[in-house]
Amino acid sequence: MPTNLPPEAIEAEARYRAAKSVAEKIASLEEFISTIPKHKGTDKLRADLRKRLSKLKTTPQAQKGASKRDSPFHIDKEGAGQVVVVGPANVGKSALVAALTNATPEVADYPFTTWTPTPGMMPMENIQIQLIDTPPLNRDFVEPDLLDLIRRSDLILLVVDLQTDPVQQLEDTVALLEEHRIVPCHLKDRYAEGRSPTFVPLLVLANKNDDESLDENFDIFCELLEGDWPLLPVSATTGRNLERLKRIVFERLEVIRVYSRPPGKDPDLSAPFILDKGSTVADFAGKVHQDFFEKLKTARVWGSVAYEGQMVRRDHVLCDGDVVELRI
Ligand SMILES: Nc1nc2c(ncn2[C@@H]2O[C@H](COP(=O)(O)OP(=O)(O)O)[C@@H](O)[C@H]2O)c(=O)[nH]1
Ligand SMILES: [Mg+2]
Repeated sequence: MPTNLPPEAIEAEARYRAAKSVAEKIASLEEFISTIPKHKGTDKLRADLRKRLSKLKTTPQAQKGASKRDSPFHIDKEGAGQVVVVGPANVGKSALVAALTNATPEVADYPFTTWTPTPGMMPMENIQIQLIDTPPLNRDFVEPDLLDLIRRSDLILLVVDLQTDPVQQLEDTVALLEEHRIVPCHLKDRYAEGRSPTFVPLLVLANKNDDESLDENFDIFCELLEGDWPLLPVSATTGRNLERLKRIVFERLEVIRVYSRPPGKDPDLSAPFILDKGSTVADFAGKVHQDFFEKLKTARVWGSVAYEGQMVRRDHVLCDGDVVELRI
């Protein structure tokens, strides 16, 4: 235990040691952790305490009182999709979320700076996509709530560090997820039907690909990997490929943007409705209003597949960018 802790941390620690119930222990330990100054000298202490806190939180006594909704890992979906940024420590997860969204997670060159998830919104053209920065995934302690968050997400961005053994990082992380029955969609064929795990779309980000001099690292990484992986080299520091990343994330979410056109008016092109790919005019009507869904007679569509203002039926399948006028 370092002796240079500030008085409030020493007091908080005393309260933690005196705590009797699990709830008291959790509250006082959280306070203790928050009073410890963040620097390299306290790194190990804070990591140890966080592990202890995570363990406390998973005890039956802690789970009984607290509802799932109170967990910092329970994050309501916002925008066009919920995307979790996961991977080992120090690969640049927080730096990427900071570069792509309005969130400001802490970025630092020592592990375990992030220990609760931080959501932020990433603008992509005229929509927003939710990105969530997460604590590192490692074998020492896997937070069950983190696994639930990953399982519920619409897309996993698995970040590896192109400059430090990315193959090992990728393999370890995917193995860990698979042990907890979370499997990248593109490996679906390996699983027999029946007792199937949760399949989640996954994209690997080879981060720290700062400039051309590192492209060779990326080529070697690709060669060493077994099988085909959806990969993108990026750099949180120099911004390399981040615009492409936004577009690819949007495409991997498999959603479309549809605009409503009130009869006789112009559509509001800044406020699309988000629908799953393959949605029909009837699905769109249901999103706009239940009344439309029930009373819809016909609709007119402007877009790339339908002609300008073409009359369509309820079961007409919509495309990204379509403008729809509903008629009841
Ligand atoms: N060269 C380089 N360093 C990066 C990049 N992204 C993050 N880093 C550095 O890597 C370290 C860890 O970053 P952080 O975002 O805290 O990693 P996390 O533990 O995965 O959240 C920090 O020192 C960052 O400045 C990048 O694209 N290029
Ligand atoms: Mg982090």
